[in-house]
Amino acid sequence: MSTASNRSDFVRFALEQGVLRFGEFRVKSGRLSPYFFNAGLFNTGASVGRLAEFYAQALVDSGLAFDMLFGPAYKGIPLSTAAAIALARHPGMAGRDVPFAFNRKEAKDHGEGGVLVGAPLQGRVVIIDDVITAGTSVRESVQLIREAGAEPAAVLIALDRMERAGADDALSAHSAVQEVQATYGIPVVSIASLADIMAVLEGDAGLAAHRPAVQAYRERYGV
Ligand code: OMP
Repeated sequence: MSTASNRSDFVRFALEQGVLRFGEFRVKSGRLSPYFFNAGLFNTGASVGRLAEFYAQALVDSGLAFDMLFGPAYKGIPLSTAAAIALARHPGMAGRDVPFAFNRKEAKDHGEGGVLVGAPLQGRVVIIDDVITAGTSVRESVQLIREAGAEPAAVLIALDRMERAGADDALSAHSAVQEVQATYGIPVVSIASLADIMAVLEGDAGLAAHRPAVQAYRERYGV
């Protein structure tokens, strides 16, 4: 688990970068969400570098043992690359140089061929992604890692929306993150969660206007 200050600093950073916004957003599940986290807007060298430091910190703080990173295409490609750079520089890694790999969406039939790029998939692999909503990309990554004879060790994400899975009239008792943990038997480590967004909203008078909608959404869909 990421430390409390790492988590609230990350929420503030995402707000500053316009990555975390309040309003009305139709999300993948069809729900109308009062907030949206668009990791694609970490789109400068400095901001993606800072994001990577947050990922590295959350992973080091988790205390999990791992051998390499895997970033599912497309968004996982820059995320795994940048996080590997930040990990190599992190004092907690004591100079360990962590390998990383990612996949192509379409297999190449010439040159080196295949769908995997980067270090060979082996050992305990951490899957890195931005947000888990339905867990679709996690399923594909777990499959690729297992097929290569490696072991999925954890999923590292930026934001846990802490939302129950399922349709409105048949909500699951568990969140998509909890379902991923139960289905694959691997922990999900997040830099921050909806609870951390709420804590920042509660501590900031300038953001007070957004509290009721986020609170109501959490009561309806939250775990
Ligand atoms: P899964 O791979 O099915 O878990 O879906 C993750 C997707 O949720 C992301 O790739 C986005 O398209 C989307 N998303 C966000 O990126 N941020 C949010 O705050 C909410 C969503 C969403 O649609 O639920």
